[in-house]
Amino acid sequence: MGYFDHIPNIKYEGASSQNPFAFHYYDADALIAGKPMREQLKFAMSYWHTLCADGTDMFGVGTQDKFFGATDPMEISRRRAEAGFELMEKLDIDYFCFHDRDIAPEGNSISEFHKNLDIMTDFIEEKMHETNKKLLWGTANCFSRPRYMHGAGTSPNADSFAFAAAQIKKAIDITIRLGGTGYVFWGGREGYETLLNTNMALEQDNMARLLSMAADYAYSKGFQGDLYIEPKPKEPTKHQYDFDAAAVIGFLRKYGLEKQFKLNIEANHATLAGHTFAHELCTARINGMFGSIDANQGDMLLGWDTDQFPTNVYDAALCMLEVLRAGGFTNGGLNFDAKTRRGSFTHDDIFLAYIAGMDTFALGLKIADRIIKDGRLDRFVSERYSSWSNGIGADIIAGKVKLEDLCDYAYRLGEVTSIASGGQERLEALLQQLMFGAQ
Ligand code: XUL
Ligand code: CO
Repeated sequence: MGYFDHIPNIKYEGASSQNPFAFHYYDADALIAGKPMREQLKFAMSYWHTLCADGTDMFGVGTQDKFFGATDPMEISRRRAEAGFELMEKLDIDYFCFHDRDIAPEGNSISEFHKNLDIMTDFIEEKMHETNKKLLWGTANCFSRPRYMHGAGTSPNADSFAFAAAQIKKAIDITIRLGGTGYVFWGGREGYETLLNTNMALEQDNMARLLSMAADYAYSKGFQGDLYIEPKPKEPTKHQYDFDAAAVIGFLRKYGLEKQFKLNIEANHATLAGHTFAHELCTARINGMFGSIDANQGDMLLGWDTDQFPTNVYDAALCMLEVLRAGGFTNGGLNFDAKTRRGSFTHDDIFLAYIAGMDTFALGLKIADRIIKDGRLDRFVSERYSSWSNGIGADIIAGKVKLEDLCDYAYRLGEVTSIASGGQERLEALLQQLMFGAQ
């Protein structure tokens, strides 16, 4: 007896299938860009949204049953794990991601919490062996409890910092034990509301201290995966220190941590920062820090992190183009940091949401592969920058000219006459053609 007995194993049936409980574009073993789709996409289930979040919002109580028939906190955790592995099996999802408090009850003290975590780690480890599912990344929730109201690594209170360290140590231990290939630091409340009460310099130095201790600890315990920072602006604090990829990269470089961390880019966080998803991915990639992805989407009419399942194929295509350009995933993958809407309260809705998200990224991957194979986009861009391959452009790059040489050059030239159109509309039309093909 499972929790989702009425739901079949989800199979690829092709675009013309009218069965909603089937993949229409995601064909796990089909080769795209030299690898099976399952390896290119590396889908992961988010434990928190899928097994814990019940649709509670500021205006009302939960609408979704995430207790799976249990009342005792440990039993709820066990059933959540069983339901999670059943869901991954039915959806053919290979990976999952979790926060410490997603998998075990917090109890009355941090030591009780850690004992509960030990029990649940054993349980999850067994399920992983039974089902051959893998841990993409683990993390610690250092933002929900009142002790973190002013931040964790950036708290004015050193005890809060110490508790965060304790949680991170334990979450790293569990991640290593479960063979996780990644560990995520999302800033949570690492930011501030008003400078009137904030020592920003100390807070940022302390955040770097915590990250540095965590990296030293993970590597000393034999962690082989990647450590990721997940940028996000605005939410929950007004000024988040990890606002976007560029801010995080600047921060890591300031503290000499850039070799130890990569980025976990989330679509909805990108749009909250006023960037496209692809912009954030490209920023990570060109700085050698592309790591993993939280796949979801926001609502452009709302100003908060709605964490919707991704259905925007255009954005997914441009995302997968960045992933392919980065050489594909190594330790990272596509974690659906996404939840069904409060009104989509049934278990069926969760399955249908994952199917929609997986099909969206399957389409995105196929289109990205097509864009690269077609070559017209790349040729346009390389032609656009061709003035840097010879003449004065090549001299600038080679460091052969000084500012005054360029002044002489400009005098000689008289005017810039070789400038060309940016061709944006032409390229947008090309993209459309590549997406929809000949009709
Ligand atoms: C919050 C968020 C987190 C991180 C992990 O917006 O995205 O769930 O992914 O803590
Ligand atoms: Co996330």
